[in-house]
Amino acid sequence: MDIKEEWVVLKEIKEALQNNDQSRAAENIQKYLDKEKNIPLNIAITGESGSGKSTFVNSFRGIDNRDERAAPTGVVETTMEVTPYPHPNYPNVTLWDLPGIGTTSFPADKYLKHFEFERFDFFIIISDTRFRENDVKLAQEIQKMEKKFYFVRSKIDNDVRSEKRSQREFNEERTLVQIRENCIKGLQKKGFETPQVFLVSSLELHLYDFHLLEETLERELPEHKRDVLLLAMPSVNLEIINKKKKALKSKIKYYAMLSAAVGGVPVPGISLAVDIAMIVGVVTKYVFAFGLDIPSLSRLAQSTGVPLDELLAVILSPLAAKKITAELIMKVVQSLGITAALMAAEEVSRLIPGFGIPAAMGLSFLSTYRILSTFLDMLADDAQRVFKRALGLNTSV
Ligand SMILES: Nc1nc2c(ncn2[C@@H]2O[C@H](COP(=O)(O)OP(=O)(O)O)[C@@H](O)[C@H]2O)c(=O)[nH]1
Ligand SMILES: [Mg+2]
Repeated sequence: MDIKEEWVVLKEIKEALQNNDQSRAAENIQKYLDKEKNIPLNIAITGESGSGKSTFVNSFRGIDNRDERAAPTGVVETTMEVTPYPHPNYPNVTLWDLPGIGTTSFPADKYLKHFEFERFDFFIIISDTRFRENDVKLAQEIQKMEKKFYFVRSKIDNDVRSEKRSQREFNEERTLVQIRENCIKGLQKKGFETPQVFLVSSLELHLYDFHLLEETLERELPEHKRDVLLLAMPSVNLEIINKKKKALKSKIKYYAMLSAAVGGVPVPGISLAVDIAMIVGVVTKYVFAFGLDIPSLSRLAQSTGVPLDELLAVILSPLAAKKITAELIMKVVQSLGITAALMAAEEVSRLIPGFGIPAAMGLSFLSTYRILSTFLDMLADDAQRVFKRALGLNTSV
């Protein structure tokens, strides 16, 4: 959502509130907050059989190859069909595992039509060697259809490992440059002027070029889809964690307004009026976005070889690696002594200049704002600590 659009939404909400039309205000806010949840993002993964498509699909969704929701891997492709794999925490984000063009024996143009290419936001073409004739033809067809595609050279961990064994003076950076140049030269020979190739290991997304792929996709997506991608992305570096935090932070004022508009309910034991059910929902979203739920943490443990216990040991907030419930939220709010200031309305107008929320609503706004901001900070900090811990031991691998 761009600034202008955001301003229009804010203005509508403000008008509704000023006319004392709380339900219209709440409806507007809810509609705005739901919008993102319903923006579809469809990513097509293609490449020859055995190149690592299904493994990439699983890894991108943060799912282990052995998980029951996983795309089956290590099998020779026999089916001509495409299989959609929704992201476990973001069902609007779907990765489509497409059979290799060689498996289907369609020519490239028929291939795209057969799979209704219009629905895809972009294509990722995967190869575990230099890119072959089929990859190139497909890329050219995709280009003709004015869709975007990205070349991913997979299984880089294998290349690095075998280079390490065979070279007396192994230099990882040099090995990576060679693989990249090799792929790029091959593509240039086939007529791509300045192809970009991302080196990826689906087993270790935090290494090599996956973060560059993430940045490129984010940059090249239409603006309204950027946060959808960002939040669903695995947190493979500190930068992504920070970007997620920023994206989540920008939404807090809307939740606070929602709470103000519907009139938060005074919570026994804490002198704050907030919509606890809403907070439970939002905090659960934070936990998922940062990969701080137990399944995500287990997968991180597995992929980095750092035991889960050691990852859990660096977590400080009482919200990570837990099921978020109303009781837990209230307990944490109480223990942190989060309060809403008396001069609530003033602080609100500092947060949203010129908004002019009535003082009675200000309390609920501010309580919700404080709670969500505090929790988001805590969870983002945990995410960073967990990530650093996970990598700390990984340097020897
Ligand atoms: N070492 C390593 N192996 C991989 C990687 N990606 C896939 N593989 C392995 O390569 C084989 C084929 O992968 P799969 O995902 O089934 O390929 P697909 O046929 O393109 O879907 C499987 O045995 C995977 O475990 C990777 O990044 N690193
Ligand atoms: Mg497969």
